[in-house]
Amino acid sequence: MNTSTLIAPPALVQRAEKQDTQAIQALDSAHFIHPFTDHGDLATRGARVITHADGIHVWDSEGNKILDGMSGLWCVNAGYGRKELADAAYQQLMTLPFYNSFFQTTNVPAVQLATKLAALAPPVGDRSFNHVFFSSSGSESNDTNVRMARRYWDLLGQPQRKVIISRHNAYHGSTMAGASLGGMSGMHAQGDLPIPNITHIDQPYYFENARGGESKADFGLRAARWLEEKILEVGPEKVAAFIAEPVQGAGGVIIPPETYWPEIQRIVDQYGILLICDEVICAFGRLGHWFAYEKFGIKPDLVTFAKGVTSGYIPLGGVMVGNRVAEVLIDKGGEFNHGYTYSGHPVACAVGLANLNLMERENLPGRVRTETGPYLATQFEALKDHPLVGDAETCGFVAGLVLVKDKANKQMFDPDLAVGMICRGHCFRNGLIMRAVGDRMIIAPPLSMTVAQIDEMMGLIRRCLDATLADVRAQGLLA
Ligand code: PXG
Repeated sequence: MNTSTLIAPPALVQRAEKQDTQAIQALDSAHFIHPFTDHGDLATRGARVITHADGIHVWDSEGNKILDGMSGLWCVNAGYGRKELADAAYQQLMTLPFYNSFFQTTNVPAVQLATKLAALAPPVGDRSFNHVFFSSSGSESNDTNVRMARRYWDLLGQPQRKVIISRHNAYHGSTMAGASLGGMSGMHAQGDLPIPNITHIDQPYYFENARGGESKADFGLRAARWLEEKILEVGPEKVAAFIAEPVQGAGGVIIPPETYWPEIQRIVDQYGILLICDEVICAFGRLGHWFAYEKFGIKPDLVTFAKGVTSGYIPLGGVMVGNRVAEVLIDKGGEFNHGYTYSGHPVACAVGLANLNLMERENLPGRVRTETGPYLATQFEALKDHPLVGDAETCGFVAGLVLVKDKANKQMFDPDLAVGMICRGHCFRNGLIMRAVGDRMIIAPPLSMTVAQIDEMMGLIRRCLDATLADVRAQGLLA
């Protein structure tokens, strides 16, 4: 090992127009283990080095300007280059960079942010949210959910209620509990997962799972009733909670039919189980509301958040704890043996507060709900005329389209052809970040995006779809 590189890393220029990309890639490959990455493959290609960002664009070390259709990773809701978020971090770093909140201490930014979140979370029916638990990520927050849900039932004298029901193809993080709650088979296959007492039902993906001729409304009801079947199979007295993303993000932007969530609510109410909404992607304006449960009219007990709470400027996550759970935990609970060093981190909370204030001032959730979201919806609807697009849909500022071999028969490409990855390659080359989940192409742009910028993005999407079409035609892959 060359220890000199560890003691004195070479001075790499962060913001030059063009820099020594290969030197950065070589050090990256030598020392940095990336998440979810095949490093053999990465070493041969070299990582793309992102150097700086502004508004809705990022730049790489080759000087390419790229429109970030994914908000970093579903998180830069306010867009890049927001000086007031940097100022909030700097001021808090100089005032109190850290203090813990374990031993009967607290700090002002954490109190302020918890108060702000409680004010922003709309009450639903007899449920409201007055309490917040802080973590540093979505994964940790979902671990907290498992601990809280089981603790809740213990305190109510029903310790046999341990089982948490989730969904296949859900994403709830990468810790042991997060990956177990998630329904990604590739993650379960590595590491003896899921952990005990977590089980899964199918996702409400109409395009793939509906029966021939079945309406969206009927499919939504049928998919929701898979939860009831699972509760009865497990035994209602053993079920602690159901966890789900209002719209599945990492799974490929799976937007449930309108009938789905009301039926889920009926079922969790009927069997008295807790409902956990994982809003790590969906909250903070992403679907046009501060919290997505409001959009779907559902009444969760626990709401996971992360990402957009700070627009990704600094790590922060947490759980909104509804009154039903909070009253039991607080009134009957005594000490809850759970917490993280960085629960209520003052700098993260100060940035979170500044971010929510900014989003409120600029009315970003409202703009997505009434202006830019509906505009994006019409633009995606229009994509259905493209020969490769089998379906296209949006919900607020998440959107997905399916690349198909044969539109008339909804026939997909052979997954081994990785047509989604071909399309993603064209996107990168044309200055657009759009993700591929199998052959679903998905976007989740910054909420600060204007109508004119939506036009810019749609122009790029069409260009990339055309380039993909030309590719698959040339290879004789179309039906
Ligand atoms: N819940 C949901 C709904 C998420 O989307 C997490 C929990 C975990 O959050 P942390 O902060 O622990 O990563 C997420 C994260 C993708 C992708 O490929 C999505 C996420 C993370 C990484 C990749 O779309 N979402």
